[in-house]
Amino acid sequence: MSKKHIHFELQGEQNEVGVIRLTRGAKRNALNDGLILSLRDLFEKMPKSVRAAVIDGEGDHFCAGLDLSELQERDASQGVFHSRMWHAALECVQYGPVPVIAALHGAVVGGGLELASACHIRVADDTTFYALPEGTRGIFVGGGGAVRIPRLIGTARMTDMMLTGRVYNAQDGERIGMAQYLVPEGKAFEKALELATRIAGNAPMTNYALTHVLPRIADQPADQGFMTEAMMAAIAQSAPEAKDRVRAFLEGRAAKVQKS
Ligand code: 1HE
Repeated sequence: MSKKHIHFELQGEQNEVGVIRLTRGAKRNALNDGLILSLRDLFEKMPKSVRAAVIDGEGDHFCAGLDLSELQERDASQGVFHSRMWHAALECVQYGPVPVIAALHGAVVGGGLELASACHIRVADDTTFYALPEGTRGIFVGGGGAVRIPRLIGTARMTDMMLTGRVYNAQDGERIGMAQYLVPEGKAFEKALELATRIAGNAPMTNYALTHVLPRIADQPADQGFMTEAMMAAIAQSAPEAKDRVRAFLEGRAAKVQKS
């Protein structure tokens, strides 16, 4: 299936992994309105077989951020609506039907970093670099970056990136929390697909708890967080699938945890 500026295909024995590729390589996958709306529509209408998704970018760069050629003179209210449109689309990625793994390489900048930060896992290869050039272009983040990026790397580091134009390379990016995995050049997609396939085999309620409930617990005061955790734990463990999985371990039919 091809929507505007993205290609989507199903992978896995039961079509359980959805692979989304940004296909504006000639423009370094810069995010215009058409692409953002395609992402929103795709996550809203994800095929039922899909249990995990990978987002990848065509060419040498994951994503060069907002398509600057579309940055017209907007008045304040148009600017608010445009930013809110991004928020709605990236909300569909973060709080959509399935866990999402971003396969990063080359530039992950501006809105590209905002998109990556809406995903649940980021796998970066050695060519990856991260920046927020908004600061030096006289603008501000508008795609949820002010909320999501400090949760990954801390407010002080984001402030520094925007004030000074600092660029983090792949190694330093992983060290500060931009990505959870760092792999050799050209291997990010393969690793992301491997992770997505494994995640697709989890109990759907556990995946839901991790993508929809855990981030909300993390934003709650501790007292409320403990209560939400107890509710979620009770719901997850009461699912028949959870009981089957625990029984399989107790009967020696399920894998042990292995030292890595
Ligand atoms: C673009 C964009 C873009 C490339 N909008 N057209 N983002 C930025 O400020 C980053 C701007 N881009 C770059 O710094 C570089 O393009 C890259 C480091 C990502 C890649 O460099 P390179 O040498 O591989 O490519 P290039 O030659 O710079 O670009 C190739 C083409 O893509 C060229 O167009 P062409 O018609 O001359 O071939 C570029 O103009 C085009 N291109 N990036 C439009 N971003 C919700 S708010 C979010 C706010 C932001 O994201 S601001 C940050 C924007």
